[in-house]
Amino acid sequence: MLIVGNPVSPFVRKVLTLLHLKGIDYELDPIAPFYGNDEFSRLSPLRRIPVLIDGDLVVNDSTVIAEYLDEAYPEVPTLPQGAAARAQARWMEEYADSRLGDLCIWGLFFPRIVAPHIFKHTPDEAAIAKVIEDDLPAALDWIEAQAPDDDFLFETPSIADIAIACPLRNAAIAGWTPDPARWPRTVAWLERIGALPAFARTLEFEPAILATRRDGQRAALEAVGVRVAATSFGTDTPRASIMLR
Ligand SMILES: N[C@@H](CCC(=O)N[C@@H](CS)C(=O)NCC(=O)O)C(=O)O
Repeated sequence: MLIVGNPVSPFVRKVLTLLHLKGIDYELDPIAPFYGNDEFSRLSPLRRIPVLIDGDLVVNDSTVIAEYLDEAYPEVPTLPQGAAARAQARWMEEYADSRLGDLCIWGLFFPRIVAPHIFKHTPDEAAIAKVIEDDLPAALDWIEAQAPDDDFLFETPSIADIAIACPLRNAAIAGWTPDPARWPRTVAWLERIGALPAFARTLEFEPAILATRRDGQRAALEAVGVRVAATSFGTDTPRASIMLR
């Protein structure tokens, strides 16, 4: 099984954590979406990561991939049992991907980390300040009301817990972490998720991307035990992001 996508993406991190939880082996082509070649456009018509390739099967979108993994590899389930619990888990995942994704990725991580490095684009500090002062606190207030008292949202770690933690990890990389005085339950919950070996393993991949020049990243990932795909869907020249158009 091949996963196409840079492990610093929250959506890739979600899929890799699920693979680790389920004990499924994979190869990784760690490209940033902006560096995808023409074949990448064919596989991922929205030019987004992650993409899962399993034999002849190509699956886009982390949520669809997560459901595929749960159906194809049910031994370690990552959705809870029962229609009501599954609906709740899917809604938490959707909230994490869309609202937290908008704020943490497009509001913070992209302008602070990605755009200056890849596109030499200067961040709009006023827009970032609004995310930090207004939008993220409102979202975190809602998350705080959902956070479980102990352990996880359901009987075992699920897609919902993982999905919430992933974009907040990108916010942390971009310099914002939730204040434990205002959101104590959320912070404790995030710590429990972060301590899961399946999630912690993905953090080991970050220096290979964030502290390594692009031409050394594949080797740096191999050095921490990632099976890096022999061929890549990447090129050397980035295509402009939709966020800068
Ligand atoms: N709903 C998608 C979102 C994937 C996504 O937006 N990935 C980002 C990387 S964090 C991407 O590829 N962005 C490229 C772009 O939008 O141009 C999923 O869950 O996989």
